[in-house]
Amino acid sequence: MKIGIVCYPTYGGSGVVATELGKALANEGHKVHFITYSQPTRLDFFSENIYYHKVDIRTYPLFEYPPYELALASKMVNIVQVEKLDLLHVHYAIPHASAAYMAKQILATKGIRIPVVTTLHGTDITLVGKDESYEPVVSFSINQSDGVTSVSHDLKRETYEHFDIQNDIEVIPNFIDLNRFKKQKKEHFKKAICPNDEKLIIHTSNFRKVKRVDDVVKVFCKVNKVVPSKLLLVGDGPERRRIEDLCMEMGIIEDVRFLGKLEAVEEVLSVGDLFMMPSEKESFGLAALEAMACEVPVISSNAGGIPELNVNGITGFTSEVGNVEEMAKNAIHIFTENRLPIFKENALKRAKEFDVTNILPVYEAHYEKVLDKVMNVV
Ligand code: GMT
Repeated sequence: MKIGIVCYPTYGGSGVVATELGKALANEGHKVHFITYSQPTRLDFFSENIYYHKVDIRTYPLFEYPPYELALASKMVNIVQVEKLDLLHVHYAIPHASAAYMAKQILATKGIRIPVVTTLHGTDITLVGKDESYEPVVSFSINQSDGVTSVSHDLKRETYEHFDIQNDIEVIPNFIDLNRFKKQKKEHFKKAICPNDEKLIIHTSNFRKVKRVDDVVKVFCKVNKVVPSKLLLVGDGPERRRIEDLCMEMGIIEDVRFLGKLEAVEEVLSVGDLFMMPSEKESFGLAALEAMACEVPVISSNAGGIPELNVNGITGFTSEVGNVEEMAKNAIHIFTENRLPIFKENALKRAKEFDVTNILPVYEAHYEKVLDKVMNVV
């Protein structure tokens, strides 16, 4: 199949999922065409089945806001025609689904049918999408997609709750490449961070408010009083500076290390003992899955789709958003009476259920279903 993938190429989870899906499809022999405004971060190698088409955004003094959606739609029209694509798969509703709708209408005037699959990732529904400035367009473009998928049942539920959707939404959970995300031997690294064999707690995110990094610090502070431990904060974003100040104020800066953005996050996760995801909202929690694949149990909130991944009492614990007291208690519970090994084992076992080899065929079947539906309409 020749598939066009549209996504945000930056560090966000939706771009990562889209890129990893494209890579996996290419490995299966599909021709995958990425259509984005810059090279996706995880697309830094050569594959004979992967193509990258850059969306050029021409600006003009009159444009206070360059019309990206139009440039994207025009590029999709061009690539579908030139490369004879069979299907467009857009990740993140805004503005990708509406740009795809426009491209589809333009192509129809040229006698070309192109099915469009939209994957909802989270903030396109739970934060930005339902705002009145976008809601009508988001509803319309979801309803006009030929196939709609969502990364968790909770996100599907929220989409039906907040938008007037007539289309079916198929839940296809996010996935992980266990060949890349696996526990590696990095003892020297652990020794450097935890010289006295302290427990290592890790948080990775884009440091936006929704991630509640304050809660990570508050929980760590409580755990650290009982269990000798260190905290690694990986990633960067608007909250980082404030979090540094908070660590100073709480007197724990000596035990906290900020690593900034890391490409090979699996190397750091390999030496982790516990992962923290106290997010306010999280449609799936890909970062937690990455940790679990590296045998790291998770202390998280029970927001959104997280409980569909992190099984309470088995692979870690889930608590109400903001309940730092309980999160700390649960972390200490895992660290005592030699419970950690079983939680680690359970985390890996659960992560294996989300192996890309299990999820890829579900996407392929979805594409086949959509193609069949669109091509058989007379
Ligand atoms: O949450 C982020 O920081 C990035 C965001 C995105 O839009 O790229 O991630 C969303 O999509 C991921 C991949 O499907 C999910 O794993 C995240 O849970 C989801 N984030 C939220 O819902 C807040």
